[in-house]
Parts: sequence; structure tokens; C-alpha cells
Amino acid sequence: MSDFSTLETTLTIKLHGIAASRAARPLWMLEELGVPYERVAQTYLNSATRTPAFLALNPNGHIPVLEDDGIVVWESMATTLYLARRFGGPLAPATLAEEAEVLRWTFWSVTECEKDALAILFHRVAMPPDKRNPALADQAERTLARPFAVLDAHLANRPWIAGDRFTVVDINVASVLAWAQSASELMKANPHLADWLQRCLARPAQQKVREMARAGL
Ligand SMILES: N[C@@H](CCC(=O)N[C@@H](CS)C(=O)NCC(=O)O)C(=O)O
Repeated sequence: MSDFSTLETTLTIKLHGIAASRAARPLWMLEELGVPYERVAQTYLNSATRTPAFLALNPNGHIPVLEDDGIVVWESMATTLYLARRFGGPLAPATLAEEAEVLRWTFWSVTECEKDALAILFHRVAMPPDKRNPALADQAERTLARPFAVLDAHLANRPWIAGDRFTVVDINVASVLAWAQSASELMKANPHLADWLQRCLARPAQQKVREMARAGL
């Protein structure tokens, strides 16, 4: 973790969103960076993001939203990439080749994996048992077999997605794939991915975010 606490400019970061939401992504990034930030524990339940005041911030009516001295960033993956660019350091891509890894795997996670990972989370874990549809979770697992094998092969000869150190892309991709953790067959079939995911989720910054989520913050 870097010490940014003496930098006046870093006090401008404000993040809207409870930890038990996609706001966990920029929260994880902020905790890894160790920069000071203000947080509004904005929920998304009961149409709370559909008020005129919130829609003025994000007309999509979603959390998270990051504000930085007049710059407004919504879309969770955009917030983490923004923070990487804003603060630099080891979490940010250092070369064009690393940037290519960060971009391609981030977009891959949201376009190829997020919807199905969420179906597994909802229909295996999060929804009340009588509301779950196991067939939807099974189908999502079948769909994820191919993209998961692609990442597993990538991780067979490197510890982290962009190479030899943990970066913003590990935060982005692990945030999505963690939703499919309960898919034990999928994890067994992809041991490099499963090992990498556990190493990501064991990081102190991620554990802190999970505690915030458990506390309803
Ligand atoms: N693609 C968006 C999705 C954001 C999103 O759907 N956020 C949920 C919480 S995780 C939300 O705000 N839902 C409230 C609503 O849609 O009314 C992102 O990654 O930021």
C-alpha cells in the first residue's frame, strides 16, 4: 500500500455506493491504493437511486458513482480504471502491453462473464431458496465453461492477469468471477483460475470491503 495521506489532492475522492453492490469494485481499488476518500453509503434498494438528486449524478440510476473534483465517473469498471490512471503506482499498467492486458480482460469480464456469474450468484446463493431457478444457474455454468478455460490457460504460466504483479485488472476480473465461486465443478475444472481467485479474495483490502458489506455499510 502506498502512503498518499499527505497529498492534498487525494482528499477530493467521493464514492457513492454500499459495499454489497458493484461499488465494492472501486472500494477494493481505493483500499488497495490506501488513498483517503469520502463515501456515501448509498443503497440501490427501494428505488433509492431513482431520485432526482441521484439521477442528476448518474442518469442511469445505478451505483457506483465516483466524484473527483468535478469529474463524475459511473460504470464500476470505469471507476477502477480511472483510479488506476489517477494514482498510478503498481496497480496501474506500466507499459502499453500491460494496458492491453488490463483493457482486454476487463472488457472480457463484463461482456463474456458478468451476466452468467450473476445468475449463479442469484440462483445458487443470494435469492431466497423458493425464488431460485437452478436451471438458470446450470445454464450459466455451461456458458461460462469456455471463457473460464480461456482465463485458466492464461493464468497457467503467470501469477496475475497482467503478469508478475497484482494490478487493477485482477480487481476487475476477480470482482466478477467471485460471483461464480459456488460453481464448484467450474472451479475444479479450472485450477489456475480458482487458485488466482482465492489469492485475490484473500487480500486484506478485499477482506475489509467484505466486512463493510456484512456490516451493511
Ligand atoms: N454496469 C453498471 C451496473 C451498475 C448496477 O447495476 N448497479 C446496481 C447495484 S450493483 C444498481 O445500482 N441498481 C439499482 C437500479 O438499477 O435501480 C456498473 O458496472 O456500474
